[in-house]
Amino acid sequence: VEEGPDIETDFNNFTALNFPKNHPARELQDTFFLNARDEQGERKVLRTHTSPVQVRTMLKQKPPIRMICMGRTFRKDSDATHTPMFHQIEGLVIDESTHFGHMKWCLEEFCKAFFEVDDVKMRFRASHFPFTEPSMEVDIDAAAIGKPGRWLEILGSGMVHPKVIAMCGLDPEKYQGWAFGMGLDRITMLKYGIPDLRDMFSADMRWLRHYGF
Ligand code: 2U9
Repeated sequence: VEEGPDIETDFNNFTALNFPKNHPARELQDTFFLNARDEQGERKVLRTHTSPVQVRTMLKQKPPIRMICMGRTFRKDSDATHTPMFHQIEGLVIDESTHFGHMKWCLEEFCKAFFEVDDVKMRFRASHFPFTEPSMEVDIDAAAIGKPGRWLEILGSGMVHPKVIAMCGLDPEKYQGWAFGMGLDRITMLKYGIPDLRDMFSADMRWLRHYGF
């Protein structure tokens, strides 16, 4: 279980993860930029995801790597289902032969444990992220929360892009891996049926008692 700082360099938050220089996620309206600059002269950022923690781990540690991290993340977003500070859990496995099948097993076991059910029906939908190829969004049958027949989007995942493996200092001809990421606040909302995320930060004792926290 790894941790990293809230304030990150442009390299760890974007460049190492294969975000091109002109990617919309880098724009002022999505990312909180600081006035402080890193050694490359780029403005530092409040991390927009916990992925820089995986970058740091790959740069400091040789494979095999099996890690998760969780922590605060920041994006300029604010409505009932988005708060400017939210939390993510991400995981990464890197070795010489780990594959998509290992990832499917891991994510299925996670879903069964998190939603406290014996079985879960899952659907992997092709998607796109700069740092994984191929990339998949994962939906589960809402039977897991007592509403069968509907699909709920719960996380993103994929095989780590060879360019990312290389930028994190490893040989993409030798190593491969997979990664996933999810919004902890979002899956908490789904599990407990919480309609407005902003209530999570209202410090209202009646709300805390209502949800049994
Ligand atoms: C490295 C390599 C790969 C992390 C991943 C996702 C897919 C993903 C979102 C879910 C909802 C973020 O909270 S959210 O908006 N995340 O879909 N994240 S794979 O992949 C990595 C990370 C680091 C070095």
